[in-house]
Amino acid sequence: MTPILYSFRRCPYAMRARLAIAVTGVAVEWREILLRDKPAAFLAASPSGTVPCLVTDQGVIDESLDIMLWALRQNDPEGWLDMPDEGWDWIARADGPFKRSLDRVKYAVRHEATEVAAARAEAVRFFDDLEAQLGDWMFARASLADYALLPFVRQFAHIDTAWFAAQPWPRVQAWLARFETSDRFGAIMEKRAVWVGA
Ligand SMILES: N[C@@H](CCC(=O)N[C@@H](CS)C(=O)NCC(=O)O)C(=O)O
Repeated sequence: MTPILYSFRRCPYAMRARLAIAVTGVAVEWREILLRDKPAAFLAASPSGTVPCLVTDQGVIDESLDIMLWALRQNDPEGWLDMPDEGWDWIARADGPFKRSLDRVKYAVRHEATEVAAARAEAVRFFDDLEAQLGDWMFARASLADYALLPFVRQFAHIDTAWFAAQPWPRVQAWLARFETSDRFGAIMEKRAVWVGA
């Protein structure tokens, strides 16, 4: 059976799963769903009810990072897994503290002003460090870390594009701009009809 990928176009977790699947060329059946109207087949398959969710003969993979690794372990033409160990620390920081800050800044109205200010300060530290880390990529060449982080960096930048553009992070801005204008990103953001069930 061809593995099934349940996805939602604008979800950054789903984006990174689709990016890894795209680079590896591993075949999946892409089922685009709506989070406000989750199909029964998705809810039956997904333990967490979140996207992305990959259904294979061997079982269900419910975490985007695990879906990336599943694809890359089958085929890794650009050597994304050939990443220094620090890459894992970056991914953990992005998925943990940075993602929490991102949600607080993005949904600021739901939080106390002091909490939002602390979250923004945390995000600024993250971007200052990322700026120091980056050349063209985070390491000598493109790796899992770049593609695991970029959809979230993009989401943060889009909260307030003018503010983001005014920050002293030229490498982060260039890295993000290259990603957003890449054919690879274009391909994974192509609009798909919503899957309505078999
Ligand atoms: N840890 C999960 C998180 C996935 C996640 O939180 N996805 C969000 C969308 S961006 C979701 O599906 N939320 C469920 C909902 O909105 O009902 C992963 O890495 O795949």
